Amino acid sequence: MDALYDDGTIEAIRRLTEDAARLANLLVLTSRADVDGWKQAVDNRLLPRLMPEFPLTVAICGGGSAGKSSLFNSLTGEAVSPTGGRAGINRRLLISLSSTHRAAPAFARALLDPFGCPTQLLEDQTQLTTPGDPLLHYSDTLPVKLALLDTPDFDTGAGGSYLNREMAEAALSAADVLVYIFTNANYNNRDNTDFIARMLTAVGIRKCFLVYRAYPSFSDQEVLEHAGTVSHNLYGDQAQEHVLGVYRAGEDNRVAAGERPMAVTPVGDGQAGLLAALGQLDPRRIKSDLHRSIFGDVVRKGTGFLQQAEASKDHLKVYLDGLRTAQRHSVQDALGHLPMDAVLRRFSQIWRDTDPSHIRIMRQTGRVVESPVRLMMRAAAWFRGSQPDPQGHAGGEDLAAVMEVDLIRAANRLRKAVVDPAIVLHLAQADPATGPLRVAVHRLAGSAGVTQAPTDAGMVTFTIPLHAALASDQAAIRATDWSAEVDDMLARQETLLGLTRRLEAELQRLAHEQRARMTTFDQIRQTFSAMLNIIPATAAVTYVLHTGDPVGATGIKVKLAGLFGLNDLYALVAIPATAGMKKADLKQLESLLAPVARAWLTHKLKAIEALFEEKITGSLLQTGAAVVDTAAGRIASMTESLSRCERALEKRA
Ligand SMILES: Nc1nc2c(ncn2[C@@H]2O[C@H](COP(=O)(O)OP(=O)(O)OP(=O)(O)O)[C@@H](O)[C@H]2O)c(=O)[nH]1
Ligand SMILES: [Mg+2]
Repeated sequence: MDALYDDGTIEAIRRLTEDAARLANLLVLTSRADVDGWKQAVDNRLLPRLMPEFPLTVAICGGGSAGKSSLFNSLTGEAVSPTGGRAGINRRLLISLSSTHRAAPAFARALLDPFGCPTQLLEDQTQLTTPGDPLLHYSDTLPVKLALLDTPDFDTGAGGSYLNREMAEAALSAADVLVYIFTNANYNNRDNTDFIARMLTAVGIRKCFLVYRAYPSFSDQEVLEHAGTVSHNLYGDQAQEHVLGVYRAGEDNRVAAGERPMAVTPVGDGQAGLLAALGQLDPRRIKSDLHRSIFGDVVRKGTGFLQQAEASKDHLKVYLDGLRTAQRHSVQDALGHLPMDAVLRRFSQIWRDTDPSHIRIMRQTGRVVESPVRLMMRAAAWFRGSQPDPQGHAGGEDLAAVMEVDLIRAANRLRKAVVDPAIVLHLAQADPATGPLRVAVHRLAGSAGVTQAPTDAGMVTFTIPLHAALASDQAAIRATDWSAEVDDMLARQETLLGLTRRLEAELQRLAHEQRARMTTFDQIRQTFSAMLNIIPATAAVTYVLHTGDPVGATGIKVKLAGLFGLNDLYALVAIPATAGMKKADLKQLESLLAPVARAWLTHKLKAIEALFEEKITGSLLQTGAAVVDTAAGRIASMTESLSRCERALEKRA
């Protein structure tokens, strides 16, 4: 059996459309309506047709007054369709199904689905002579596996416009097999055969039966000759393969008088009667070409939707990445004036408090202050006397005010990024911390409104529009009372940025560890105590936060690993070159102070990051991460379903 009809394939199709519809909703794709339409078409059109019980759809077609309805009535065993009179009497489609299908309305629904109308039963012949939706009829004699269609003609009308052609076309493209009936008057009419040929090859090549309403005087040989002309006009050289049988209907006046049904007899030896031949067809075999082309179309569309979903998910990821970068910048800004000297002073205090008693006595006599420290003291004096603090570090009350300004400015900037239609980032092109983001933006640039523009001095400006999946969260953020949030942040600033109990414990632990590491000789010299007193007074309180290794700067380099889930962040606790410290002294100082500065900065960066997430970015980051996660799962599932479908398409029965 054709792999199209495997349970696994059918399940894959079902999952494919389900995943696509969920993804379209989740990612708020602009193609949402298309995806829904596609899913509906697959559910109504393709899936029922892949069921083993789905009947073969056979459409009787031909020119006006060719005898379509007479043939239809003869095959269904009832005079249900109107016949006779002027050509073009049937104005709508009639579908006959075996009455055993009455109990399974899904098939009738699927048969009517291509016409976009509900199931409506034929009540009275005259309904068919007025234009309208297709009508359904249940027949007691029709084989279970057949659905028979009586179609309107496609050639009545005048001046090149055909009355029923649209309806006829819809009916014929929904059929699996055609029965083409023609007369001696029109068998060689190229207009008619061209139209049918187009229909037969519109979606895959469909096979057909030919019924010739020929004069009784015609020999079978003549009938076959004329039928051969029709076959060739329909299929060209492939006629042999696609014409399933040739039949003749005698011109019997009793048929015209409505006294007996049209009699259809096979032409050629050993051929079954038309109804028997139709009943013997293996619907799945016959349909597989047609289904293969519908199936291929479904897979093609599914692939397109998958690509859209992937691009949309990438956009969302880039937006979230951009948002985290904007947040990181704001956190750094918020800590522009951290009172690092306060923490160093506190550490130095702890250090002295834990000095062994003999050292304390020595310190009072001034004997422990040795050369590197004296150098530093000179530097400190120089610094205080000659230079304003290059980073604008202030002390005491002023500092508190400056820190407040820092925090508000940084928070405002981040909120603006969050409520704006797009995040705009100015990044250094060489910054390793934003490398992955730059690569991702570069890949997406041009789609979803994402742009990148190089600016001067090795900088690049990224614009990343909000992703639609975050629109409602953004609206909620916009609706919050921002000034109340700012007040709340300011109220918490002191506890956040001051010496918290946790940090105090951390400093105690660091002092203890440092002491345990010191050699006896170091302990005697105890130059550290003195150094610690000097550092805050020098430019050591000046620090810069930096992503990427701040090479070349003199001072204590502090690596803040793993913050923000991005590349390393560094702090440089700068010491002026004029301090005249020897490399060895600087190294010694670094080993003591780097952990202290690291503890402090990490602690504060995390506190501010948590505050900004709580007040500004949290809902977007959370929703976004959940959407990316769910979307990734659905995308993986779609990819799997698609490859299963593609394999089924490649495999022939
Ligand atoms: N003498 C004779 N007349 C027939 C035969 N089959 C059909 N007719 C007549 O041909 C005319 C057209 O037949 P229909 O069955 O209505 O043809 P149709 O193709 O359905 O026509 P439209 O629906 O109008 O396109 C009617 O008057 C029929 O009685 C036949 O075998 N012998
Ligand atoms: Mg008719």
